[in-house]
Amino acid sequence: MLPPDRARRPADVPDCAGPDVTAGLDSDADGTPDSVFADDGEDLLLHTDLDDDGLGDQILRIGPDGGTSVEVEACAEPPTLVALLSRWWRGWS
Ligand SMILES: [Ca+2]
Ligand SMILES: [Ca+2]
Repeated sequence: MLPPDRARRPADVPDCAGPDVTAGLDSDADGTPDSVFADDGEDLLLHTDLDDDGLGDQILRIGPDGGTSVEVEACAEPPTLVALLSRWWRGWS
């Protein structure tokens, strides 16, 4: 979940994008969906968009024992320059 008073800054998030969250939950009640749930085996994952570009940036992993950890979205491949510039532009437009 997003901290309630934290500004969204694209430079603070990893260059790798996670899943589309635009049809997900609005965890901070600002009117914009920012999080989606998924699973990874027995773990429950909450992907959260931190820079308001509609793509997940951070993962909250909840294990079957209730243990949690926070991860950044992993890159399947290094992002292209066009992808990086597109994300930067969406974050500031
Ligand atoms: Ca929101
Ligand atoms: Ca994002």
